[in-house]
Amino acid sequence: MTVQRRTLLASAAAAALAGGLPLAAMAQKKIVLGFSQVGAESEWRTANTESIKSAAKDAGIDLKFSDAQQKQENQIKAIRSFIAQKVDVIAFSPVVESGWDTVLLEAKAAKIPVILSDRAVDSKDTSLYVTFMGSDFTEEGRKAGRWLVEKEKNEKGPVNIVELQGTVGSAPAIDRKKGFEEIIKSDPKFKIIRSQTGDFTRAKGKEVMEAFLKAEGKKINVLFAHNDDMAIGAIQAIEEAGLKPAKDIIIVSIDGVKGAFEAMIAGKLNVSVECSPLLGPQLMSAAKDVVAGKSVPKRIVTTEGIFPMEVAAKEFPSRKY
Ligand code: GZL
Repeated sequence: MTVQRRTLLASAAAAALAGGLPLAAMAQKKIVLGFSQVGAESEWRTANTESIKSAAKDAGIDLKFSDAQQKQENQIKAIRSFIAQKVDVIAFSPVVESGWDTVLLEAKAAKIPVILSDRAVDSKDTSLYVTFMGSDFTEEGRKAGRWLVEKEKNEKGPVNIVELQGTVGSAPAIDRKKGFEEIIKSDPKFKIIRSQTGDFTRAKGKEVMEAFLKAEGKKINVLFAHNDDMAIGAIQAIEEAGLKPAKDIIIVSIDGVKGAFEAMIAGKLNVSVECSPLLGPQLMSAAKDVVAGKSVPKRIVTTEGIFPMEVAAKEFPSRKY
């Protein structure tokens, strides 16, 4: 808890007692949480924002929300503004892994605890944040790789893969690539023949897939997309090239958003590895614990599954994002 908050509570308590207000009422002063969101680049991000806003409302937390439009400088500006406003807790989803130590040291100097939500930072000084809650992206990449190895087990090869990477320098892009390659390197028939960022968006995913198809054409056997939005954009490019997505080109993706389920039900996407955006309730609970001075685990991992097209229609009605 910040010094300001303690002083404020002490003077409010004194005023409350003088005015006869029960102390408990004063202790209920609303927690103020400053949240800097990456942007609104994907279905996943929209669902994540919705989860955070609704969970803050349910938790009675005063949420100051800022959308950085996928720019690190906007996130740094927002964090500085939260410090100036003397919020009780700061949380953010870092658009890229690096370049956060300076502003996180400023938050530490102001005695404002920081929670990492969704994505990690590469700071060596782990005292700069209280906890990191989010998926294990490397495992998501491994799950995608294991599904493909199983799918292609009777193929003698080569199995030529094109890869749509997420935002350059972001934890999910770095770790999903690492996990996927760790698995496919077990068999030299798998070759990543092209790899480029689509920045997690449908538009860029389509644009880059068009370039892959122009360069490699029918040599492409598999598309590995770091998120469903880029896969959905690529599906449009594949169809416009006169090819059948999920048949002429196997498509492996990550997130498990509604658009992916719709594509799988339409027979245009082979599998989506789940990456849950529904971090809001966990974030609010951690914020309350931090303000109350309770200990919070340094790492909170979200547990997730994998959805091949064969189960999409059955699972779709119960999907929450
Ligand atoms: C993953 C999240 C990624 C999603 C993308 O936790 O950071 O960012 O996979 C989103 O859809 O844009």
